[in-house]
Amino acid sequence: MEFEAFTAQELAAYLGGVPDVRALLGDPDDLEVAEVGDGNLNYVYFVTNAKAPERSVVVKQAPPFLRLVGKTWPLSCQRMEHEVAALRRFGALCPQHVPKVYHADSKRFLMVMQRLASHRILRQGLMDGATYPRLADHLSTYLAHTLFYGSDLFLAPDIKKQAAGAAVNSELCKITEDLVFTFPFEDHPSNVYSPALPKAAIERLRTNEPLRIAAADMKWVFMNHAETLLHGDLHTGSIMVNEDETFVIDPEFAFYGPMGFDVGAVIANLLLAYFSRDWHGRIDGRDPGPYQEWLLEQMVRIWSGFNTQFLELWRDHESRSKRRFIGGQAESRAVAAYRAHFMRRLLADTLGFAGCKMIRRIVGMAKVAEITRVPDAEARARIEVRCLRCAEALLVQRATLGDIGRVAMLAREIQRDGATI
Ligand code: SR1
Ligand code: MG
Repeated sequence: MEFEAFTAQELAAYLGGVPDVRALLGDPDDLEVAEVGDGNLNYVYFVTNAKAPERSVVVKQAPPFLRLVGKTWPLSCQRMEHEVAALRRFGALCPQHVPKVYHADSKRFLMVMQRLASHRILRQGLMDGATYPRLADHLSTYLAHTLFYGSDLFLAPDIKKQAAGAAVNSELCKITEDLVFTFPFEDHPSNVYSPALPKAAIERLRTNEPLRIAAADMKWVFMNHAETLLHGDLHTGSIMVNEDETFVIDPEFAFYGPMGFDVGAVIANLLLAYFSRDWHGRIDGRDPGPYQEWLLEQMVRIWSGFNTQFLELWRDHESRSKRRFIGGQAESRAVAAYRAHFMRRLLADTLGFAGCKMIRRIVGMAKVAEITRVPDAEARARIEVRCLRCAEALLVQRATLGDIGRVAMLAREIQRDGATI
């Protein structure tokens, strides 16, 4: 049967027929429905009781195609099941940072979830120059908990393998494999180049050997390192914030993959915000510098907080459960050395993935507002060139940078001198 999006009346009637949701929302006749989705994949509705606006939910429904493109790009609706399962799992691990799922319908491929009415999408907040004092602590906590508890460092090996099997999400992974790791590096028809982006910058993505090898390596890691349950698309449009709270939404790309992919997505998007600040921060003649420094500070604090908390979870778990991942004595020098090695490799992966994610947002089909909303083509191209230079350095030097503070220094250097290719 052909998919038809709900009319407002149909959705209100549907929700009225789900007892738990009706208890939350009240009489279906009082409901107001607004379609608000601006993402690439799904329909999203705010449903609110007009007589009691605090009674409000979000409904998300997966159509059998990619919303960004339409029916010519079919996409299985099963992605909603992956999203629901991931929200439930992450919600159990980190309830303070994940919206509640009130109802899921696996026949209509929809879910009803908590409305975050006093929060906004982080990407928009960053474009406006807003600061969030608790963001770094919250994101490092979210990352440490979700990435640690899905892994073999915590789960019994058979349980972890079962979980990895249940989370196979081939169709959405294929989108990432193509759009993040493959198409940006070739002359692909889906790529979109901004008008003033120098040809040399585009050419470099296709011909620079160290860069090509690094990007291919990251693709390999993405496809083969089933380390933990990932969010899979953790850009700043998947994070909702206010001064006090941070929520991570939209894990439809969830699958068992390399930990650095989620951490790298956050870092990539902070760096995109950093370089594009050169435009947004100058509106009204202001100096973009202080806010750029705030963005780099968040990047450093997120990695450092994640590193600390992840290691704490690991040590606590091993001392309580008496299970030792590398065997032998607890807290020996070898154990400490292995943990340090593990985190170094994880940082290298994180930086490599951050590089790929920055490149795809500059030359790929799915872009980010902080770049596309720069109306001056030359200014936009200067920002894009800086993003590409930074991305290339992250990819090629991912194993030698070794310290998040050096990533911040690299970004500052590129901001200062790096507007030409
Ligand atoms: C074709 S879908 C484009 C992008 O939207 C999602 O947010 C993912 O990042 C995906 O790659
Ligand atoms: Mg999304």
